[in-house]
Amino acid sequence: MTETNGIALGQLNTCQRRWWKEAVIYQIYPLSFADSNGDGIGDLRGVASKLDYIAGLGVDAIWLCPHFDSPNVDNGYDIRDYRKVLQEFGTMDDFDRLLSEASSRGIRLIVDLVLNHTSDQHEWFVSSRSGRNDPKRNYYIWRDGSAGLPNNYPSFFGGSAWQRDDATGDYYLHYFAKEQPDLNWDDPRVRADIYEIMRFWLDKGVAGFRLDVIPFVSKDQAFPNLTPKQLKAPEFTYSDGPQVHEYLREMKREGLANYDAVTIGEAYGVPPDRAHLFVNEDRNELDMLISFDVVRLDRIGWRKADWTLPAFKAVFSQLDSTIGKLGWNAVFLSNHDNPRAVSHFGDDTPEFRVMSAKALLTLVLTQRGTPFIYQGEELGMTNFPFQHIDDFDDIEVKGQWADNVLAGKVSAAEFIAQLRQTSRDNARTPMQWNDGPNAGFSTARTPWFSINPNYTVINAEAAIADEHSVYHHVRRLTALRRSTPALVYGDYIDLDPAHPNLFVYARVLKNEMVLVAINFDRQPQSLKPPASGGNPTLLLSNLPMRRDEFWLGDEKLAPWEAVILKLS
Ligand code: ISL
Ligand code: CA
Repeated sequence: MTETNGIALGQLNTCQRRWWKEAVIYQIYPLSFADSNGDGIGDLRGVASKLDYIAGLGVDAIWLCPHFDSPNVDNGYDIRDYRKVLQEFGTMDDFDRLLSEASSRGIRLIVDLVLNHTSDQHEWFVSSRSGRNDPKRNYYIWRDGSAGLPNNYPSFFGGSAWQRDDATGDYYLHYFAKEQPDLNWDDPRVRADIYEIMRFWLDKGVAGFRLDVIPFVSKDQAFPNLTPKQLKAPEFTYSDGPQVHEYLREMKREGLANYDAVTIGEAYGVPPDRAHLFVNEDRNELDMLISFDVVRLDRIGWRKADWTLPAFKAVFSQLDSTIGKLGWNAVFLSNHDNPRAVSHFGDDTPEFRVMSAKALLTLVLTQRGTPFIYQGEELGMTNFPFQHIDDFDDIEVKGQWADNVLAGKVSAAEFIAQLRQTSRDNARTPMQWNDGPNAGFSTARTPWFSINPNYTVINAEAAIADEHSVYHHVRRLTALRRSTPALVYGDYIDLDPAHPNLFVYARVLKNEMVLVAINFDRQPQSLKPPASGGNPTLLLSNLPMRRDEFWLGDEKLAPWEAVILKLS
């Protein structure tokens, strides 16, 4: 983005210009994206075959979920070899080809590094567990088992975060599955090995890293018990270890020193008032943070809770104000760990699915922060109609089922009714490319995971053929964002926080003011002019028949209509 709209971008308000602040990022879960060799599993050649489709959205970078060798206990978030491509995904040549094909389209590639834990099949852990005197024993976190569980830390995937190991009778720590032992970042050898892994991928030309649960890497090695309050949400304690900022500064200084690499920290458990400590430019730690306050606004553990639009809006304002001028947020409503946005925050009934999916993407692409679009979100893909526990793949669901249903605390029906709304598996069903067999995802008889039966209506081929589809609206939104500096660097002001149905905000940069108004309701709503007034020019609406002018105060926003106005 150079000089546009007469604003010399060099004069931007306080924060620095960066490519990743101006970029729109598309997240790919390779397992479910496209299968090129008919084994029913998505792969890197499949991703490469869809680059024109991805480029057509106008995105600038791809975040590729873990592509490394893994036993897939947690679908790749259990890495067995950081320098090897998962066999089912293809070869290192396939990775190199994807990288160069993407870059020839002006698309950067960001890879997903899981550094808080490895697979229990990683050679480091195989060595570490072999005996108390093994040179790599201290690469992981072991505690004497003679007195039972070292403390009451819970795992996110059910049960205790401590697993007793037969070889020595000691316990090792795992915040997630027992097949995902936590690394001991207090050992400088671990950190040095990790920085080498980062340089290996940076030397290949990746643009940076999404860093999985990175705030968890420092532990209070005294391991005091969690209090009852802390036990309700252990992630807030796990993300606040004593050396976390020291390690992130060292990682930036020693791991990434000579590279212009973006670091996107997944900040599960970092509250808004601590977020800036990780991403303020003057702290030289991470570049941006993926926070969970929006997507988990209506969540109590695995249960769905109610939410209101004012509460939803308040979170956006809180994240924007606490990250401050020198920090930067990731803005998203969908990813591989959350239900589909249009089912979660939109209205996935046939009448309103497309309008509400376009409205939600208008929100994502006009907030202050880097927008992330998750594969299928650009099609308005919906949650899956799970009926039975066997319909699920996710290890997290299996752990919660054991902790709640098998333990007799909750009925199977109640559990499924909740997980149908909250499960991560909703976002992991294969991409829907066309209305042919397996939605065009795979030529295999049985793909690795079920395909949503609504693929006959919701698929890329149909979307590309329909000028009013979600796909084409994303193209218009990314083009508008690219040509409107206020939508990237402008201040964010919520103009009507209390309105129960309208989300109305301004983005202001010097003398440019853009107003975004989104109707979250099935009823028309009138939009009153903002105090600052000014004749509005309609830049974009998601309503097909909207004329090209808009009169503030006289016009009513249609159900799920989202308009972007420029105020002089
Ligand atoms: O439901 C969750 C926690 O109970 C998820 O939000 C998720 O486990 C958490 O956000 C951390 O996510 C990341 O680390 C996990 C992996 O399963 C997720 O897919 C990844 O995004 C462990 O590596
Ligand atoms: Ca395949």
